[in-house]
Amino acid sequence: MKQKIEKVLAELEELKCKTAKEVEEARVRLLGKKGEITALFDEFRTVDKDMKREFGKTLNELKQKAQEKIESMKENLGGDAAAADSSADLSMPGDPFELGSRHPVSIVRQEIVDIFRKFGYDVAEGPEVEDDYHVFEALNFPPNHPARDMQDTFFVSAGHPNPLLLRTHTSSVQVRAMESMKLPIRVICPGRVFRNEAISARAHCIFHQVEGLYVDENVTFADLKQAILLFAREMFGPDTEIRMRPSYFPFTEPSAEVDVSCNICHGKGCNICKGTGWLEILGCGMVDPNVLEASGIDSKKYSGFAFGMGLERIAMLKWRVNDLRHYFENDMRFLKEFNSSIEV
Ligand code: 2NM
Repeated sequence: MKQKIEKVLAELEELKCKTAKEVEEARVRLLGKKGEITALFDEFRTVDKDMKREFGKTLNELKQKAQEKIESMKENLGGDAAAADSSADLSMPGDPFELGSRHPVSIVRQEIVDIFRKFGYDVAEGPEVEDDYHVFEALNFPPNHPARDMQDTFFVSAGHPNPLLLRTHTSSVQVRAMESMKLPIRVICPGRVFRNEAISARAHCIFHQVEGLYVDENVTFADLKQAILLFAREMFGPDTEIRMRPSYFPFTEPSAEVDVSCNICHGKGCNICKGTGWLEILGCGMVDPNVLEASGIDSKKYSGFAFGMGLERIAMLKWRVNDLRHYFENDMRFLKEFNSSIEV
C-alpha cells in the first residue's frame, strides 16, 4: 500500500496538462469513481487496524494534493479553454458605438446662450414648479388675467393664495435674478415652460424659451434695439435686418414683436415667410416700472429691457421643420437629421 501511494504521488508531481480536456481526464483517472486514489481508499478499508493511522494520514494528504493540483490547472487553463470552445472569430472588428447627435432644440439653445455670453450676460436657471407670485404677481399680471386660468396654466396646488404651478415662461427666473443679484444685471434664462394647450403641429404643452434681461441706469429702447440687432446678425447672418412692431405684454411697456429678414428668399417672398419677407422670432420691451419695484429695484434710478423667444419656433425656421410634435417624439429618423454630433 505504501508503494502504491508513493507511485500515485510521483505521478501527481509529474502531471502536466495542456488542455481542459486533459485536466478532466486526469481528474477521472485519479479521483473518479474508478480512479486510482478512490481505489486506494477502498483498499484502505482492508488494512490492519494498527496500520490505519499511518496510511490514513498520507492517503488524505494525497487526495487533497490531487484535488488542489487539478483545481489550479483548471483555473490556469480556464480562459484558453473557453476561447477554444467558442466559435467566435476573435479577429472580427467590434461593433461600433453609434455616436449620438444633439437635439435641434439643444443646438439652438446653445447658439443663443453662447451669443449672449459673448455680450456679457450670465446664465441663470430656476425652478420649473414655481409659485404664482414669481410667474404672475411680480410680473404685473392683473388678478383676472387669462393666463392665471386653469384652462391655460397647469396648477400643482390650486386654491391657495400663492398656488404652485408649472411656469408658463422663464420670466420667473428673471424675477428671482432681480430679487437677488447686484445691479447692473445682465442675465439670460434658458428653460422648459408649460402651457395647457391642445397639442398640434403649431402648439405643444411643453416648449423651451430663452429670455434675457438687462437692468442698469439709463437703459433705453435704443439699447434694446441694438442688442436685438446684434443678436440677430450673430444668429442669422451679418446681412440680417430687423423690424419691430408694437405689441403688448403685461411685464413690459412699451412692448414689441421683432421680425428678422427672411434669409431664405431675402425679401422676395417664399412659403416660409408666407410671402412677407419677414419672420417673427421674439418679443421684447422695456421692463415695466411696476415689475422693477416689485423686486425692490428703484424704477426712478434704474430701467431695463427684456426679451423672450421660443426655441422650437427658431429651430423650425432654421431647419424648416413643419410640425412641432417631431421635437418630442424621439424618432431616430428625425433626430439623425441634425448631424452636429455631441461634443465631449
Ligand atoms: C418676452 C417678451 C417681452 C420678459 C420680461 C421679463 C422680466 F422678468 F424682466 F420682466 N422677462 N422676460 C419678456 C418681455 C419676455 O417673451 C416673449
